[in-house]
Amino acid sequence: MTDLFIGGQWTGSIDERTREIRCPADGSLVAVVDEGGGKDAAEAIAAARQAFDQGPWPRTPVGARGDLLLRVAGLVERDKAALARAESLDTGKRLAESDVDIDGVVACFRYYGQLVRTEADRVVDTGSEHSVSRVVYEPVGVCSLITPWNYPLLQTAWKVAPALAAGNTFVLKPSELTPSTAIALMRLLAEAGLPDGVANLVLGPGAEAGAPLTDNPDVDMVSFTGGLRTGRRIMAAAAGTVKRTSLELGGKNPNVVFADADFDTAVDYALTAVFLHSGQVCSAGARLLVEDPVHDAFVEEVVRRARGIRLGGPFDERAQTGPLISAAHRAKVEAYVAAGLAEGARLRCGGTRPDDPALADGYYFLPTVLDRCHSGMSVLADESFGPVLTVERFAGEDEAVRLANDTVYGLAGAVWSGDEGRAERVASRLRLGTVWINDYHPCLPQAEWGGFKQSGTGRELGPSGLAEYREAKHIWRNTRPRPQGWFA
Ligand code: TXE
Repeated sequence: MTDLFIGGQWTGSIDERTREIRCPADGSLVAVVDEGGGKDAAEAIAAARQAFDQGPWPRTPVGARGDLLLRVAGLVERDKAALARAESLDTGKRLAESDVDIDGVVACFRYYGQLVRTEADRVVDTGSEHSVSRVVYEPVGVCSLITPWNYPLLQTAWKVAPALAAGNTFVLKPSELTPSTAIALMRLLAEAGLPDGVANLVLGPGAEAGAPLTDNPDVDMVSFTGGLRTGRRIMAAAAGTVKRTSLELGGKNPNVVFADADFDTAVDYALTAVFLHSGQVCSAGARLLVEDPVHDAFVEEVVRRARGIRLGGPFDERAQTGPLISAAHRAKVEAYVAAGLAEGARLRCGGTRPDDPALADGYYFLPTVLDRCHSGMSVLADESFGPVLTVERFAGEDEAVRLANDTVYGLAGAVWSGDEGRAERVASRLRLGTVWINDYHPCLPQAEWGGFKQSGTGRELGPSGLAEYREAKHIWRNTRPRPQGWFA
């Protein structure tokens, strides 16, 4: 078995362990892959370190780095069908959603391939004719890129493309549950001509293969997308050697509906906001806040339509959403709902597994709506990361803003209103990295993505997404050096 990619070589894990990858939709075997651990991670870091310190990539001109990224974009596009299928088998998500994800991967490589060639050194006015000064941008070094299972290749692209554009080398560790497209990406990077050792892949669980990537002194930066608890652990591990950290840790995202919003459209989007990919989306609109005058009718309609959502596997064309990623994750969602009910929330629909025998082998959970939710409840504090919508009632702008911001998270959210002034006012008061007005979910490689508050540090995508992977260096040159005489 040769699923780890280290120093340009495909290799097995040192301890010869393997893991079965099973499709969450029906438990069928997708692949058996190597499972790495600390020793493999150490080898991968050493390879990335050597490629950074001695290899050509960090010193390759930005034009050539950009060209390589554009070639990768073309190769991903060529292999789109196979990549989308692999993504759906690992995650259980609908093929149509994986298609959109792979388009996003192509767009990301293309964006950074083009952006990096437009980036130039910055000349600084020194105020003196005897000196010249400029700021140049250099790669940070060896980056550990740790990704989750909900958008495996897309989240990988958001890290790999800017890391490479900036001239870094890296070790990628995808989620142990969804490694297939990361393996495929390594092949495409090699095919595109990336020098050996620049891109390295380690597979395995977080505690064994991931943790060593976060405290090793040879690693300069950790970019992580995943849960808040793991993010805190990674930040602490990185503190020992003061690594740069870039963290995206999910959200508890408010979807705020005012009474003057277009009712049908807002209902339609409230459903996609939370039930897309069964809620396993960091920006899922899991908290619905509805203004008093329309609250009851709005929730009634959301519930009616949530009851009609069809569940199914990735290749079932009638399915509208799929399973949860694992039995353990479904158990977590079930416990979350039980806690909400114990705290006084009212179950309006769902709350259980489907009784359709055709779905019995997958980790399905019915779209669930809990209303009568209020501050202090665990369901408003914790991410369920499942198909669970909580509903809160508000009166007026001030209360909407107060409730929406009443969370440790700050990733994304939406405002629905027919009054543009109100929508803009509320958007400006929300402590969120992304605010949609009369929309939900669009995301572009050109626009920054990331969180306020405990949703993370730093930004992915956009020019800031590239800046994360670069060090700024100020070079000052005295063009007429003479003794200063200060201590004469
Ligand atoms: O995530 P983890 P899990 C949230 C969501 C979910 C919860 C837990 O609420 O229910 O997190 O999910 C690696 N050092 N999100 O347990 O642990 C791990 O192997 C280094 C939000 O699946 O954060 C995987 O590659 N790495 C989210 C990655 O971290 C470690 C997406 C993510 O796993 C590690 C997913 C360690 N000590 C879950 N421990 C989002 N922001 O979109 C684990 N890992």
